[in-house]
Amino acid sequence: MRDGALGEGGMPVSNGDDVARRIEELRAAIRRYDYHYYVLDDPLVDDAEYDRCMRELAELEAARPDLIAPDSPTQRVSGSPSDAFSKVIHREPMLSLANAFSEGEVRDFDRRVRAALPGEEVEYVCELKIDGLAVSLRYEDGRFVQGATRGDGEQGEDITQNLRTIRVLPLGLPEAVTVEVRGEAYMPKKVFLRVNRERDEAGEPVFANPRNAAAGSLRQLDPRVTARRGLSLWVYAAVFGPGTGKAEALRTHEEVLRWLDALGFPVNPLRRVCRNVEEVLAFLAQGAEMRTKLPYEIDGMVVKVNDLGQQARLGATAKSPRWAVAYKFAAEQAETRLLDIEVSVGRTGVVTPTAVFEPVSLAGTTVSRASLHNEDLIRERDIRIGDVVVVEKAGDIIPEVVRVRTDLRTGGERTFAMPGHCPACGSRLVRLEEEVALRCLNPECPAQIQEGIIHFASRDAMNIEGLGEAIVGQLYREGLVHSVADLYELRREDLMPLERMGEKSADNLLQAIERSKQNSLERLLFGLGIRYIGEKASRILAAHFKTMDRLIEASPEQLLEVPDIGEKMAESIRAYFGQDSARRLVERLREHGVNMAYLGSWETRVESRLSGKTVVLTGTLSSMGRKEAREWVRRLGGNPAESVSRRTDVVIAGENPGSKLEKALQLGIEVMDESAFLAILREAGF
Ligand code: 1X8
Repeated sequence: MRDGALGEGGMPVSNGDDVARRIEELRAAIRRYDYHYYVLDDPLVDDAEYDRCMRELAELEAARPDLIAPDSPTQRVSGSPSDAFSKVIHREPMLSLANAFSEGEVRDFDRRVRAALPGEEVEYVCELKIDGLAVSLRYEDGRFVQGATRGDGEQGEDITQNLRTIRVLPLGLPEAVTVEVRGEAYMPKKVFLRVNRERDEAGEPVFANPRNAAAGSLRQLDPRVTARRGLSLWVYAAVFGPGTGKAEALRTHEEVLRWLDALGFPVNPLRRVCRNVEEVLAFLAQGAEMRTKLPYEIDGMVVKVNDLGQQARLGATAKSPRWAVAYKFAAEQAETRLLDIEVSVGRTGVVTPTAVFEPVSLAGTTVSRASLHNEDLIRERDIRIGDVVVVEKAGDIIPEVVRVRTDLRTGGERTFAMPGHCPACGSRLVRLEEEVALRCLNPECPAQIQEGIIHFASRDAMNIEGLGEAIVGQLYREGLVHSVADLYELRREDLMPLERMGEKSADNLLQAIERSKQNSLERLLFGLGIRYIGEKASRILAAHFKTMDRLIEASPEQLLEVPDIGEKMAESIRAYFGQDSARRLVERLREHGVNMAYLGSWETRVESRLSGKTVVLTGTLSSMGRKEAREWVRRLGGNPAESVSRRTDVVIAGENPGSKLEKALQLGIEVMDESAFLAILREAGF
């Protein structure tokens, strides 16, 4: 080390090294910003300032690689893909919890606990049971050094590099403690829906539920993939080594949680210390109420004895601690008869089996279909047509066939096999390497073409209202529309003979098609349905290249220069526009007057009362969707934000506004209703 000596703890330091000092300053600032942004949901600085700090830090570290430390915020996504995970032996086994499925079983737990602690008062802490993946996080002298899955409880897998990508996970602690922290890594519901939408777009099989998605993401061999999956974390326990003094200083589980919270870990605030089982049961009932409103899935609640001394005296069985119990919510389940398994072909040619069953009421809605995802799943669960099946809605997301009542089989059930040929066009289906999905590769497949047109017209693409599945099917069958360009040649006379098409709806549809010509480039780009080019990539590409022609002409190098555009995307764009048919389609659209330029929805901002203000939307607006409202806030010079904090300037409240409005009122933040917002838009000339 040229200009430094090893300081305390082996850290390189150098006297009067301004760069080293600045690097430390930046790291401390970024850690604080991350904590406020990701954990407290209450940002300290705006994105621009945050990016500036990150850039400065990355530049300094590039100039001084000797100063790069594994706990630097620049090192979240580091390490290269590996071919396997190594094993980690847990210092203390990661036990599972005993389950309680009813109030009565929670009372039994309480009785057992008190019987084992005669004459003592017993307090409990109730927490949410997160439906994710249990992980163990090892910190040495305040640095995150190793993270592992639970595995079989004794031995897990080393997923350190993947866990580092979770933004709420602190890489460094403000105290030089050595501790093993345990928690649950999970995928928020919103992220789950996004990831599945993207996978669907890319023709990859979707995840059945957020837990599978989280597990799949953490078992990625390439941490860059995990980083994009947007996982999060709640921690709920700490295991101290001997001689740390902590085991003596902290007396209760609640104190442990507060200590973890103070160190910057994400600790779920939705918990309660209860003085007796009645209070426990009351809180469990509240949890069941909260369940569908939370942004992540929970499958129950955990009840723990608060006093750590009492916990130690209660001890554990071979499988689970005696001082805790998991109260499992009854999954919303129903039994129904499986009538058929339909096979459908998506826009990208992926063939998916769908269960069609007798309609049943489940978690407040009537369901009659559920995706079976792929053939492997049907075989694993041994699902046969005619079976009585158990259908479940995990949390409140998507119905799933979880089980078959094999005991009710009559012998008349039929096993199902995926067809060898496309149900829409008859071409041979193929299973591409490393994919579970079967695909139809015929670009002229009527199902793919219709799905492609439906996608083109969909709300997030060209937003052609009134052009749904049924109309597209009719237009295709009548030979009127075979390509999205044909939409722009439709006449009133073509539409009138269609089923359920009156004069008014025909005119409305023609108007909507006409209006779509004015869309900004990103909508058209997304609407084309290029593999791997979702909504976000389309926006980035449109804003960067400004016109369709420049994008079509872009070299691979120019594409890769664009932030967030990776190799797979760049290749896919080149391959798409390399096809004559794609270029011809673009030309036809252009001839019909479809706009091919970026209309700068982000750059053309105007001055308004909202300029420079942080604006949060809550509830539903009657005149526009959420995305559109955010977009207008941007154009009015405001900064749309998701959550209400002291930094919020204005809250726009629509129908059924909920807790954000309450918080805004508590904090004395200006609240405006939809009509006031529309008035600002009008004043600004929109
Ligand atoms: C598992 C879980 C626990 C908690 C939350 N979610 C879980 N999935 C908690 O304690 N709040 S504890 C636990 C276990 O010990 N196996």
